[in-house]
Amino acid sequence: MSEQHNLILMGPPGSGKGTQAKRLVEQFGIPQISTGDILREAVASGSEIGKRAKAIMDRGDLVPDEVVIEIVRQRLARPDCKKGFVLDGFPRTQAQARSLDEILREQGREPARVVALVVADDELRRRILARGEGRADDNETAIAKRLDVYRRDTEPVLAHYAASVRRIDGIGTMDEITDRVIRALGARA
Ligand code: B4P
Repeated sequence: MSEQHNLILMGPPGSGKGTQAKRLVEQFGIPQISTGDILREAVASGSEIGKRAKAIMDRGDLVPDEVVIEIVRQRLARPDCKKGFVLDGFPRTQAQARSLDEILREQGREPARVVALVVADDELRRRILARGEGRADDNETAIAKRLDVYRRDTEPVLAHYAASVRRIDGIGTMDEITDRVIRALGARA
């Protein structure tokens, strides 16, 4: 099998996952899979999943594992993921990480390579409040909740990938960080 780019970008809310994922799309010619974007589209379309997810997302909590895992399972089965993918915002819990391992195994894929962006909380708050996209979860209360949920549920996922995760400094210009991410991935474009 030719080499796959099965990539995961981790990091707290506001760390630049979405920004860097878009750049990896250009670098490697693989699709970005952002569970946050997919869920926001579901909310906007008024689908059943969207109706379930809206209040949870607005307060900064995590959407139930089974909902998000099913979204990712179906998305990874699409033909454009054959050469790889960049997951941004998933996995966010240990159950999601275990399911992803299983999905990759079932689909006969190589294990994912993981990069974690490291950014301090005060900078995260500043970036999210500055982004001005009018997202319902970009207010002080929801941001505090999202950071708590990240520490409690998502940071432990880094231990799941302890053998392979590459932590990189997420402070700097967007170009500097892209260079660091690509170097951490071994620049196998
Ligand atoms: P997400 O959409 O993933 O939201 P996020 O964690 O806040 O990341 P985001 O992509 O917005 O931030 P980024 O770092 O790219 O999730 C939203 C909600 O969906 C969750 O709270 C949850 O409810 C639900 N959800 C999603 N996935 C889930 C899952 N797997 N399980 C359960 N629930 C799930 O960008 C931040 C800002 O920083 C941007 O404005 C950018 O312009 C700026 N920025 C980027 N790089 C910068 C740099 N170098 N310097 C300065 N600013 C920079």
